[in-house]
Amino acid sequence: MEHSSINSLTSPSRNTALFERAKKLIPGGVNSPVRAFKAVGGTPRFIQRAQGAYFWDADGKRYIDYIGSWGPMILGHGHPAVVEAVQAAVLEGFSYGAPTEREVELAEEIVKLVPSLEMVRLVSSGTEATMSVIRLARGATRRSKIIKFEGCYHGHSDALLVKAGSGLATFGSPTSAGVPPEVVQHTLVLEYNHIVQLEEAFSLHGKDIACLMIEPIAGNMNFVRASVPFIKRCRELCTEYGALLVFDEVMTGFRVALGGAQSVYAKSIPGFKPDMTALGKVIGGGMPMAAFGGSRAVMEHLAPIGSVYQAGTLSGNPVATACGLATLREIQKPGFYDALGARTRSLVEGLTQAATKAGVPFCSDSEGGMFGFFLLSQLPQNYPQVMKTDSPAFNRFYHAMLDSGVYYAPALYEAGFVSAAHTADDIETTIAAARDFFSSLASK
Ligand code: KE4
Repeated sequence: MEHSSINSLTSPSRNTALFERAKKLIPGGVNSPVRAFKAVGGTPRFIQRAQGAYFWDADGKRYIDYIGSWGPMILGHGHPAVVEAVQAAVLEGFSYGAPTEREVELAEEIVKLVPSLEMVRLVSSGTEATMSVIRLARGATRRSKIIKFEGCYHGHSDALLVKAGSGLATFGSPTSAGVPPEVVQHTLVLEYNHIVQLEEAFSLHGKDIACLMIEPIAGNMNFVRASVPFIKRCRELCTEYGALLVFDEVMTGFRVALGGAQSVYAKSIPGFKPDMTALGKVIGGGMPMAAFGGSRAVMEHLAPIGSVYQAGTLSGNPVATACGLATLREIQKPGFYDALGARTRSLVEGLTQAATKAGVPFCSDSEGGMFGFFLLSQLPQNYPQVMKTDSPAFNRFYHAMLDSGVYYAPALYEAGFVSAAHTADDIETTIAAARDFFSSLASK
């Protein structure tokens, strides 16, 4: 559905000109598809600079930023301690291709904060982290099959670009051209939060399952929590059949809590730990940095000591590690998550009240600095329920907020993020813009 916001109707926008220029040289004009605004329509905003909770587009329009680079910018943009650390690091050198003390310091911080990890390997993207986890799980268990869930996104490695097959007996089929069917023949795609189907899958294939990979709070379905009983059953079945339980916390790690989503579930499931974890986004503070880790027994299958190969030119990059370390040090300050969680809750509660008052079906949820909302009456539990959302209605809401200077993720299946830099005034401004939109619906 084409949608041009008021701005692009009233004056030629530099965003539009830049988009046309970009499309000549970069497929779709973007370096990652969701940025192209295809899901919501209209012209993507080309961002020129950012500071705190805000960024400014090529026309100089300011937005309150609720995307935070898809999660990394938990401190807000340009935090002085992070800027200082990066400036100091670049003066020492950009990249060496050799080990550095700062990689050890970052590994120490990650292992300290995520008790399920005994060892970590640093990489440059979440895709690399999850792709490497799959290979390591297969190498360590000598099994080929993997389980993922519909609606969960784990990056774009071939084995994970899969949609559900027809029932449990058949394995997945590719969601992308260029992925040969035989590459995804070992990937079983199940329905999120469906315990019976999970149990059936393990009874059919359990002895061949290398790992089960899940987004514990699915930020690629906007915001859908795995139920505690479901996570508990994933843990029990993986243990029973000798499969590795993998938490993809690229988005939730250090975002929903200092110990990630696994620390949230451990409050309801005593002693809960996944076998492996993928991390990203926040641990790089906005620079290319991700990681994966697990027990020493599993991680020591990795080259150069083990037989599972994995490598990366810029893995543990000295500037990215400086950015990540400075970020991890700030989020450990007392009260950081209490304040962030309260601010995020005030946003979603305010949005829900505004919609409900106007009689608009709306529900929301949040954990720490991550939130989601749906133009639905009830929180969805799985992908088919998420996709019942009235997409054109979401797009109208999206553009009304964008025109009001509020920037959410440009797709109804993406989560939102609040940073430590968002003020109570920013939240109130956002809610007021939503209230105006919802009441405009009521007056029609
Ligand atoms: P990257 O390769 O994009 O760094 O990470 C892949 C990835 C892995 N696991 C989870 C849970 C993720 O959310 C992601 C990437 N998230 C998307 C947003 N839904 C990144 C934005 C984009 O694709 O441009």
